[in-house]
Amino acid sequence: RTQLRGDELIVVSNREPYIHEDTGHGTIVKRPASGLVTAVEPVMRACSGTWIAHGSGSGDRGSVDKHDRVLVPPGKDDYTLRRIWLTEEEEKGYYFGFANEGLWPLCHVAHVRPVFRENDWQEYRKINQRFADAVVAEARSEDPVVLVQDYHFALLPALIRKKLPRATIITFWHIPWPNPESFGICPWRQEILEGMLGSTILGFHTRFHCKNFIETVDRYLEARIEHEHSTISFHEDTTFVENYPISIAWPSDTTMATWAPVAQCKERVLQRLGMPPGHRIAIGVDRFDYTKGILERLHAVERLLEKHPEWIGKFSFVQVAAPSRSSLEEYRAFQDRIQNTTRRINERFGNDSYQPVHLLAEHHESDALNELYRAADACMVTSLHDGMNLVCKEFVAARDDERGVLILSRFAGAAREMSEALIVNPYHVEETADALHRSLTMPEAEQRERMASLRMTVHEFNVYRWAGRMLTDAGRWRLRERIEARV
Ligand code: GDG
Repeated sequence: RTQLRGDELIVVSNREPYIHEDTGHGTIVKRPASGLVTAVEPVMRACSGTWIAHGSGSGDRGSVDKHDRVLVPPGKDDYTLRRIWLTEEEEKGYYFGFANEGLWPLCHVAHVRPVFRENDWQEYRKINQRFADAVVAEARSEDPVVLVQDYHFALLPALIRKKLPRATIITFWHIPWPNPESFGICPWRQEILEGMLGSTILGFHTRFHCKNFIETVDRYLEARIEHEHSTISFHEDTTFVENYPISIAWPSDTTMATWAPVAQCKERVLQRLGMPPGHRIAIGVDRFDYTKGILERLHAVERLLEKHPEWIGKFSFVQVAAPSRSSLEEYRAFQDRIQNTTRRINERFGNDSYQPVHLLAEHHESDALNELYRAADACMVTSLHDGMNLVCKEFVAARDDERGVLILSRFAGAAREMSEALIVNPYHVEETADALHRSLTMPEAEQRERMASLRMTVHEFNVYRWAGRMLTDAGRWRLRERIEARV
């Protein structure tokens, strides 16, 4: 808040932070499963302003008008949520099509081939323009600070810049940026890069993603790059490219005081899943997405039971898989594969009273997730590629008892900060299975050491620092521009 001294703040993202659903008996408000929302929401609560997002929850047109512009969080009214409504066709082309079948697999090296359709691209351009118009319409000043979130809006920065040349535009790309060869297959690579370079500040999670982006611009655009300052000058604009590792809001003492003791969480979870006291569990929590390495994780669990039969009947793996992008064929095929593999492992190692894998393919309330984090002996984050990954940070934040072991993919951005986890290559089933065995047999003292150190990192490098660093950089930039304008 102090960084901006009363400047106007506008956030743009595809996903809305709250979903208002009209039932026959009134409106219910839900929170979506999204890393972006987890990270940005606490910042908006602290800073206030306007959040522009694609409205998803409300069914009929009548409720649309009612929920067009609402104050959130419900009852607290910290900031305004302004919804943009899309037709089914627009959502299909812009969101499911170009963003999720094109850019998502293009930027994640998960060996799923991106799909580029001309029609999707045209919808993507059109919707980016619509959001740019909304930013201009919402802006109360000619130099707002606009936070553009993610790969749904690569064209937005330049479009906003055209109408509001004095705006400070901070774009944060929540997913990885690949190397120039990989990115270069995109038929519209030049427009995308030019769109992004409308930003004042362009943020990625890691230094490595920044480097890939700068090299991509160097390869495909006539731009001036100053490596020393990490800036790119293109036409009239200069963009500062920097890494800002995202994180979570560390739970307050008051929040922690409401948590049930770990022993009780364990008891409840085991009871709910029909497991006897003392049963050991590892967990996974993800959107149901092929980049998260859920299949590889299941293979590792299977290998553990093969290699160490002493765990059969004593250990289970629990996977929360929140439904995501299920209208896409690739995602439905992936869900089927996971379901089949789960069934196969359960038939192979389970019996009437023992189920080695529990697949909970539904959305959970965040309290239920926290209880699961607290109940787990190990948490498996085995993404094939991940910008950052917040689940590993949430797990660590939940463990004030300093127990539990984190198994973390080296291909998640988080691995760069969280080296006290058991770091694995998720493609290496044997290595992951060994890490799982190690986590289940790790002495308490070692668990404590690793967890204490991880907790210090996540506590210190929390989401306020992520946002604070970006806003401080933006504030400095604005001052410089004001000074230069006087000269
Ligand atoms: C993108 C990048 C980056 C999951 N299931 C449920 C649920 N979740 C919550 C988790 C966590 C979030 O969703 C997932 O965050 P991730 O970071 O793991 O992943 P993405 O959604 O892919 O996020 C990622 C992130 O953006 C931020 O920049 O870290 O790399 O891919 O908070 O707890 N939440 C609820 N119910 C569920 O069933 N309530």
